[in-house]
Amino acid sequence: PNKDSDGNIALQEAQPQLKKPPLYKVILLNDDFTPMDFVVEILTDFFNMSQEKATQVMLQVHTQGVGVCGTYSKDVAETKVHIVNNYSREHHHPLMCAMEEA
Ligand code: TYC
Repeated sequence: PNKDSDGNIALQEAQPQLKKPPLYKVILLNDDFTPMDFVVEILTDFFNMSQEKATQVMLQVHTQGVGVCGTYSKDVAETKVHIVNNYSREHHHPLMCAMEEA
């Protein structure tokens, strides 16, 4: 058995695998100007939702102020946020996409 400098038996081996990396929720924020159809298009095109699911999530954001588009690794979440925000700006809509730790 492993013993430390005081001769105590080590109770635990070093963890071979470190903690799982955190996941991030990609979220949409409501605003008063972005057309509902545009938000639905974002959700179908960039988050692979059906028309029905996208409409449901869009209405959730519209009525509750925020909604979840999906949960991803940090890299994927960051990329999706940038793609959505750039696409919205290109179309002159103020739609805001963000991420938070799940
Ligand atoms: N509130 C917007 C409207 O009435 C629709 C909307 C929904 C905007 C979701 C942003 O993330 C959003 N046209």
